[in-house]
Amino acid sequence: MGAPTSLPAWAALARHRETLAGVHMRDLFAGDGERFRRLSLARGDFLLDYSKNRITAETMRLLANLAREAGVQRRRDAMFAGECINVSENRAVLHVALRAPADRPIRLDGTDVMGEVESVRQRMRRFADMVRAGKRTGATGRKFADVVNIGIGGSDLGPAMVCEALAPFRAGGPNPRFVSNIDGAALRDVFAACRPETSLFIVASKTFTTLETLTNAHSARRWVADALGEEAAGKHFVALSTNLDAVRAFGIDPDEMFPFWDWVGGRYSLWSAIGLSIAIAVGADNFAALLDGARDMDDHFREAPLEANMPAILGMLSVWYGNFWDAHTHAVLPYDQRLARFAAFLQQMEMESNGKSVTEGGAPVAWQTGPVLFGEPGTNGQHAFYQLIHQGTRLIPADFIGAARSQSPLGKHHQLLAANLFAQTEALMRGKTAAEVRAELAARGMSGAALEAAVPHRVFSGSRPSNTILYRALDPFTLGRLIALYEHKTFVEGTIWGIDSFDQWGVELGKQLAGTIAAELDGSKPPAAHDSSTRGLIDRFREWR
Ligand code: G6Q
Repeated sequence: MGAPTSLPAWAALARHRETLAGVHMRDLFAGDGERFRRLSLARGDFLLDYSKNRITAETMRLLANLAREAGVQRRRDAMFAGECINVSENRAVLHVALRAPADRPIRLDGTDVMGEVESVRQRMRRFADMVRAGKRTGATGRKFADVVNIGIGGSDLGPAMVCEALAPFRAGGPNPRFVSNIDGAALRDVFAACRPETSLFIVASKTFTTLETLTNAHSARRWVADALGEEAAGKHFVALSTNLDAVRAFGIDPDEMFPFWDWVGGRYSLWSAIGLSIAIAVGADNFAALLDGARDMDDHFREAPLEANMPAILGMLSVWYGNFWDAHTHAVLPYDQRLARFAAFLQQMEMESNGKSVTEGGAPVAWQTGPVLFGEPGTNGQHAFYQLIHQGTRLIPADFIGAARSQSPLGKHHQLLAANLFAQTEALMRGKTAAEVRAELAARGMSGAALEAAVPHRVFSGSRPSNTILYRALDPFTLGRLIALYEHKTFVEGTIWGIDSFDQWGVELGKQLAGTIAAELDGSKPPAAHDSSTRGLIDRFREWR
């Protein structure tokens, strides 16, 4: 594909944007009582309301044209068909196969991958059932009380986020714990809270070469071996990987390795063996329901026309704000304590996938690509950074996410939580005019110069965009839908921008660089040539040790 900026729809959108420059969202709502009905869409008990955006029906028509001209449908079908769409790594992108039905063949180079996928799913199910039932135990025969996933990036964020999100479904299972950071403090906390004889360590690494994960895994193994003996340690470790040789070299029996494949990207891997900690924590049936929810969103993404396709709409709106309104950031605001890690998970999804500055073909891009994504659960964020979203100089499109029913009901808490969600999106959209502020202040008895001085600080421009995703309850199926929605949104954006959303060369750089300096820090290699800042920091670090 050529530059998206040279597509006819891009030029049409640029012209259309000018016509919306002075239009306030309040007026769009006032002028169309059916706006919510027209600009929202539901799939069962999962609703996307995108009416509180700086859009009209014409905007959506033009954005769908852009997506079509950029080849979103063609590339989507290529992904589902197992074509090599991750061009810079020369790989197919088939995380969708991990949640596909076993009897629907998905071919990669002519071979159906579903047999292998299903066989790993069955092994995961058996293993999870046995751990939960206390039939697969550690060396002393005691039931595992803690299951510690050691992994980082894509081998951590998804399972960690899901295990927290599905905490209400964990009854009867061991505690899931996650160690990712190479900072020894992370593992020390686990040692302090757990006992070697009742701990199962899952070493999750696609490559099984990642410094952080292997360092943590070796230290964990030492901890178990020191307490129970070298022989016993083997009963406390399993691996999730694509690299059988490295797993064997680490000392984990190949029979205790759950494989996956190079066509599963790290940040898209929670559906694979990487989800073992989830299956153990919430049970295999709930893990299966998570996959079913994702598959339901896959079906929607494949089948619905772009104009009525949730991932396509979210992706197109992101392009709209990033490329036509100069927005640089995007907020994700779940009104759900269980989704406390959702923004962190999406940060990787969005920023690792679409933080690119060359096209698939390697040419520099001359248009904005992935936004900076951030977020915190509501209502906490309201008391922190929402100020900037409401009254700052930057345009920050936001996604609000919430459930009609709480999984942890307590008095009126959930109603109050939801009231805040709806109030925030309304306030962002409506804003508060100077006249409204004046009337409010006057009603409180203010007048004259004091009143006038107070007005500018209390005015809200409004017309600030948000999407709302509302569902009945955060159960495994719904969470599956939600995650897949954002996976495909990321795909739609990346396709329009003409970039490879499935590589991560920026991550690889860090993996290379630290090795050299580590050898300098422990004195095993002579000082290398560095800039004066890096040199100064290394010297000071050594001096202060
Ligand atoms: C994800 C990235 C990256 C990766 C980690 C861990 O898409 O590739 O976050 O998941 O670097 O890699 P391993 O699983 O190979 O240890």
